[in-house]
Amino acid sequence: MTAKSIQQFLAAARAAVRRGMLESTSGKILLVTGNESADLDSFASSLVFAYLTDSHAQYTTPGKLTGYDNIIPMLNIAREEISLRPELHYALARLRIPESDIICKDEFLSSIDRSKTDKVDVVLLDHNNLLSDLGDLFGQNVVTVIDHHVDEGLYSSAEPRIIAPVGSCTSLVVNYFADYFQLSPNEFSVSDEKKGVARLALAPILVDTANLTSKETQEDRGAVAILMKIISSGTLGASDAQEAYYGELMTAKRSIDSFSLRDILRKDYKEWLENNGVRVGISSSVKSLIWTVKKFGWNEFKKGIDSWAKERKLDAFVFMDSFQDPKEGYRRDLLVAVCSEKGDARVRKFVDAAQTEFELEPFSEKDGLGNQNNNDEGVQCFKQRNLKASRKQVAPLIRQFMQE
Ligand SMILES: [Mn+2]
Repeated sequence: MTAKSIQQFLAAARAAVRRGMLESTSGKILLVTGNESADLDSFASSLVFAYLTDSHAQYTTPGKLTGYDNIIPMLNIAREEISLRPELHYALARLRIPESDIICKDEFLSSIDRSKTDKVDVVLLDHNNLLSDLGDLFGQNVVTVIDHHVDEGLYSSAEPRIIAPVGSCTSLVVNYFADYFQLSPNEFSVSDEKKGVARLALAPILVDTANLTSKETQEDRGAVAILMKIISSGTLGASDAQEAYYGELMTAKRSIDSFSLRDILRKDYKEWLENNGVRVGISSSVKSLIWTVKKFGWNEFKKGIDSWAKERKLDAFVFMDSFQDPKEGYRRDLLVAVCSEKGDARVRKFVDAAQTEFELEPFSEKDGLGNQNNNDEGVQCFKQRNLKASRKQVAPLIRQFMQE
């Protein structure tokens, strides 16, 4: 018996969702999902996990995760948001997976009977706390967790429950299924099916670790090594292929030239509502602040921020970028905007603290931002010389002042 390919698996899962899984009252569903950023890591880790659990069950923990009528890998966003993720388009095209075969959250939720949520078990990949409506519906049903974020200590009976601070969650999935990925000594030719799975799994690990140059751990290096062995079997020049694949993924990820400003702001966006009712939002962008301001013009840019803040009811807004500057190399900037009276003093205090913490430096006039910046009370732009501070560091600091 030959196993289903990943494309066949996904097409069958999609068909079940389209039909609706309402009538199958006797059967259980295994929902496999990544986090709400729906980035490549969440996408690939959940698809690879779901596929191997379904079609290569011999490689999962014995006796676990069996007996499901449907195993459904789900992208944890509504379908309309896929267009904000050009790297997903690229990965899907590369794998010859029709985008319409991806199952999004809105589609999954309308395919099930919400009064029978006990029929749904959940596997969490790339997060360890099931949030929002999914948490309300299925929070009691989490059976497996594999993640690389800070352990929130939930779902202690999940099995496996693997939470480790590695570069990419997909590395943990690859290592969990190491017996599938490890080529046996007499496996001379690797099937195209396995090559496809390896290529899918490799994508987020290369992106998240900048081709094993940042945040990478032994787990990530090990995973890349076994995946590259599969991908390059029968061909020469493995390291060139790895470098080229990484380059193509990053180019795809940065192709946001056709995006509206609103799309740029909501593409990689996180928001926190503090207990005192103060709300702060942070957008991260793969393109520089200067690029964005030049593309739309300062006035339009400023208006776009204002209307985003209004739409999201924000008191404070931060725009962060990280990019390669042709002259200076890897760079970061930070824009901070006051969006309400409540935000005003809090933002000032944050900027005071952030100046030292993140080594902020004002833009100069020759950067093309100095002028507007000084004239505009509500918005401040800085070069951020502390390159290690990503949103993971900026968010806790600004939240600290928002909570006051
Ligand atoms: Mn991740």
